[in-house]
Amino acid sequence: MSFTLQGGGDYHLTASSPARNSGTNLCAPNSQSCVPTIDFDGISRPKDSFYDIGAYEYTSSTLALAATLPSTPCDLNADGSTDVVDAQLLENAILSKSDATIYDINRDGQLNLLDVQALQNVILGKIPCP
Ligand SMILES: [Ca+2]
Ligand SMILES: [Ca+2]
Repeated sequence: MSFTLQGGGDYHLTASSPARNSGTNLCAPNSQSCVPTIDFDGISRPKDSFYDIGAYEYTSSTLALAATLPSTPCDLNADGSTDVVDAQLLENAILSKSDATIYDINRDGQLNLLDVQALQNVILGKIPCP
C-alpha cells in the first residue's frame, strides 16, 4: 500500500495507492453497519465510484484540509463544531431507524432519545463527547 507517511502511522492513502477504489461494501461478520458512509476522518465515502481500502478515503488536498478541522465523534457531519445541525442529523437517524454506530452518542449499543439527550448536553457544554 502507499500511505502518506510510510511507516509513520499515517494511513491516509496517496494519490497513487493501489488501495484507492479497490474496496467492496461487503458486510463483515456481525457488523452493525455494512456500508460505512464516513471514513475515520468523518469524510463521506465512497468519494468515487468505489470504496477505498482502509480507514480513510483518499481525498484531494482541499478535502483533506477540511478533515483537519477539530472534530469529535459527536460532530456527526464533521464540520468542526458540534451543534444543532448534528442534533438534527441524530434525530433524523433515529426516525429512520438507522443502525449506523456513529449515532450511538452515549455508546450503549442502542440508538434512542438518550443519545439525543447526551448530544444536547455535549452541545450545551455540560459533558464532553462520550
Ligand atoms: Ca457538526
Ligand atoms: Ca445510545
